[in-house]
Amino acid sequence: MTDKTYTVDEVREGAPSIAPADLIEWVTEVANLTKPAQIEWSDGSQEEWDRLTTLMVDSGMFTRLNPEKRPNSFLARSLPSDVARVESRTYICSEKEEDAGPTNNWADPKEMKEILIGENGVFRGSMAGRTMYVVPFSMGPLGGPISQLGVELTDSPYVVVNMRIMTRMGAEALKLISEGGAWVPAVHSVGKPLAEGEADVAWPCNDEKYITHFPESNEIWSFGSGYGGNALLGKKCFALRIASTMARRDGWMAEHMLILRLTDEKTGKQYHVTAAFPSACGKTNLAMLQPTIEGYKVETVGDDIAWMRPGPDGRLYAINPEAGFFGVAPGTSYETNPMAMDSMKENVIFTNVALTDDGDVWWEGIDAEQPEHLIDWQGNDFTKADTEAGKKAAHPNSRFTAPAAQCPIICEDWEAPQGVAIDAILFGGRRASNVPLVAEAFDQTHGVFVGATVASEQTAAAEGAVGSLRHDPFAMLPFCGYNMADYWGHWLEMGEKLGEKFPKVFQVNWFRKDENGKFMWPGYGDNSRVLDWVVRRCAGEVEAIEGMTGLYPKFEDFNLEGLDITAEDWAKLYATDPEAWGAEAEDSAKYFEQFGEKLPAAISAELDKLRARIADAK
Ligand code: SAT
Ligand code: MN
Repeated sequence: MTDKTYTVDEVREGAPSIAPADLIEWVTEVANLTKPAQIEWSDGSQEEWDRLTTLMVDSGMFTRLNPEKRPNSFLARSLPSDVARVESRTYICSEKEEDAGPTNNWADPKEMKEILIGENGVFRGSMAGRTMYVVPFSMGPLGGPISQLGVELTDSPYVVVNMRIMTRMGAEALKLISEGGAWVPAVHSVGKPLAEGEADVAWPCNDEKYITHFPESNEIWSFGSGYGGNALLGKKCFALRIASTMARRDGWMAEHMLILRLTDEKTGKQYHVTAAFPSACGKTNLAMLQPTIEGYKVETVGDDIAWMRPGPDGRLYAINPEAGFFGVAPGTSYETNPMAMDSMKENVIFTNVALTDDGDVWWEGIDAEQPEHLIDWQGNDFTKADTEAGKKAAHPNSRFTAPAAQCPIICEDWEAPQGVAIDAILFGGRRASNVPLVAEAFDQTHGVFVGATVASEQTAAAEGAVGSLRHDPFAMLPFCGYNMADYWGHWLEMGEKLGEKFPKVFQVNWFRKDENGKFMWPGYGDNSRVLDWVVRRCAGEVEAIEGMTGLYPKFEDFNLEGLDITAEDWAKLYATDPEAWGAEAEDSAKYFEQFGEKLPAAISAELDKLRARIADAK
């Protein structure tokens, strides 16, 4: 390891002239901790993209895809041990343990700082032999009233080019910082220092991983992983975990939600809907939905995160803090999501998908006939015999990183700094049983209860057994930066504050299966039928039936035209078995127990109301 010590003057000399003193000092400090061979300030330019992508092609980290098929696009393959978020290594380091709450891994901030940057801290010398990139970025449109600034220091060029797609990154963000904008410091290291002359590996990372957040000082320190939300610190670490704590302090909301615009083409009226689903449950598909029913147009504002703030008119306004999509590749096709497919024609980074012999990409569910020969996500030959043996050519959590602006149905004003006024909020998950297709919450408080009781079958987006049912309140379980019960309290407070102007809340489930294990609802574009009912409820155009778990559509009001769904099928989609729901309610009660006295009284009261409705139905 080099013993080089950086001086503030030296760092300043290599920095853009507008870089403010506090930023220079912090960069110097982190450089003296992590000992990079050099420091490079990211400007977000095309020249920088070209240089870094070429550098990664040369180092073996990137494969350049066939420029005729996929211009300016690249494939990266990670190590098998670094393919998803690592929730067991993700920490909230608040002063008090109860402020992190029972659903987060808590660590004492002083103890964690010792592990990270103490005498034997993992960050000590962790960037040796590498370049430390200084990446200023804005989450949300540059200078917007809901937007926030950050600076990520990273030793991964993969992170830099992904951040260029996912955030407003570089010179413009630095300018706002130089003008005095507050910024969140975020340090990332793959944790694989290089000795003098040592050759790099294609995907550097460390077996030991720490994804840590310090909500009281707004800091992020991430060590050991180069993948997705572990490494692109603007995304889950900042835009959800840190931002959720900022939002609570300042009266706004940072949510794991897509944002879409639905236009009623007859009247021209626009509705805006946000929807929270756990990772890999189809948020990107819903955000880019192609309606199968006449009279509606869907446009995309965002596919993963929404920041919402009350506007001057007392309504809730949302922005997409991101500038790109980090979408799940497998299952994405011209059939399931043509708009996502069209978003990734060029300027895309693919991670852990399969490579075709003609230099393009392939994954399970892409529709295109499986080629005779592929290179799988681990770089091995892959044939149909492998598929028959149950292997996958693309990792189930393989991803595409694509600029949002390339989406053909991105809203013309998706970057409007003030955001769009939200009419409805949907909560959903993967539920094979019990949960009906769509139910409106009785009122705001019940809506918070519905969000708090979301459970979903586990997907490949995080480590763990795929398919098992887990509670994922508000789809925020891995992303809430503070005590989940306080978070529900914050939602209740926002509801009270906005009153009648708070968006209507709905629970949805596209994944219900019949007794033969077959999906009962076609999903995808046909989810426009659910949106149709949702906005007609918002407009006060249709009545609803009081059901056990919420307000249900009347069969005759729901647009099923062209679908082979009978009244009998519909009844099955809406079957709410009091026994099963009794078990569900008691399971929620048990889940709530862990929050002790922090559980808002209004949530317990809602649980009692549900129990009473179940008893009535028995
Ligand atoms: O890896 S990410 O956290 O960015 C993607 C996801 O799980 O939603
Ligand atoms: Mn997500």
